Amino acid sequence: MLIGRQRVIKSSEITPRDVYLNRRDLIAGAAGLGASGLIGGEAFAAKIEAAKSKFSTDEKPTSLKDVTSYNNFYEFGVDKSDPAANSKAFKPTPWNVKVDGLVNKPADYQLEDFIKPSTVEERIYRLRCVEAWSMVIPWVGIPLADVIKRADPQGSAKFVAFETVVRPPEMPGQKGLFQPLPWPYVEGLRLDEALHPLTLLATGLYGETLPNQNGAPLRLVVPWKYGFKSIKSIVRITLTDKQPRTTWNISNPGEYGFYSNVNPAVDHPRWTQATERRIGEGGVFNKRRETLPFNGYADQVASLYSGMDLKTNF
Ligand SMILES: Nc1nc2c(c(=O)[nH]1)N[C@H]1C(S)=C(S)[C@@H](COP(=O)(O)O)O[C@H]1N2
Ligand SMILES: [Mo]
Repeated sequence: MLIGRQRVIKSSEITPRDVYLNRRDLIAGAAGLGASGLIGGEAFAAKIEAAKSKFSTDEKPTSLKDVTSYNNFYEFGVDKSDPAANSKAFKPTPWNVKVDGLVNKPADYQLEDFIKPSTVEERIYRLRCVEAWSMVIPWVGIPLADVIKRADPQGSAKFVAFETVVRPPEMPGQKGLFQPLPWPYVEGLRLDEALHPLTLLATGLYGETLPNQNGAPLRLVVPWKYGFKSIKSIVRITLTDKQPRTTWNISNPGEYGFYSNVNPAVDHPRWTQATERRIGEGGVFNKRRETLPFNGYADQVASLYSGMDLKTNF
């Protein structure tokens, strides 16, 4: 339809790809005018050319603004707007990552050697937060399996533990009287979960390096688990034979388990997990969405848990 000189595109004609490309143009345009104000941090500069992935959802991505202004990153404060506001002084470069534990090739990497920009893929994933909201995010990254295989795990390795940086001078949530969590933030996966092709180590989103508030310069993305498994600003990856301790389980074991698979049939003690609110779909007329088992990735991952009682292993 044409109105005046402007072609009006029906919403049904807009594909996620169009939305995404428009966003990219928008970002590119804004970048010249100093988009660092929009995103915060110096890391915003680098554009990333990433191969497309067959693992991407074709759902419409959540706007860049929502993806970068509605965050959970308690190192920068507990409110959703805190990470964007308080992470501008955080320095994601240079960055070192240690890979150690039960591996034959332990290493201390500089980020550039750890993940070559030429090897990254774009993966559009749903992210379902334990607080019953969700987003769709075009990540850039590499399968975690690639870096684990590079380390050559020993036969006794059964789990992978992850650790976030501790940097009180740059992370206001890590200093002062009220500290909401014990630091470092730690997370863990079973080795088979870590090796699953969906499990991503992300270095960017929307075709740019990761904004600080989203976990610069390196964060985990496990799309079938609640968002808190996706640990940010990783400095250490350790292969172990014991189930790793995880921050939310340490802080409140009755509410947050080790597995944390998205499961509409197991409610959080204080709210339902049967439905979710998609960020950006505000307003009274927008119905909540039904939450899908394993966040919609059941076909790919349910077999990892065959024979397990997912009510007790929540
Ligand atoms: N280090 C660290 N990682 C973290 C968190 C955190 O507080 N600290 N919050 C988690 C939670 S609860 C969610 S929902 C996701 C949010 O990721 P996003 O802000 O990039 O959407 O990050 C996860 N990773
Ligand atoms: Mo979360």
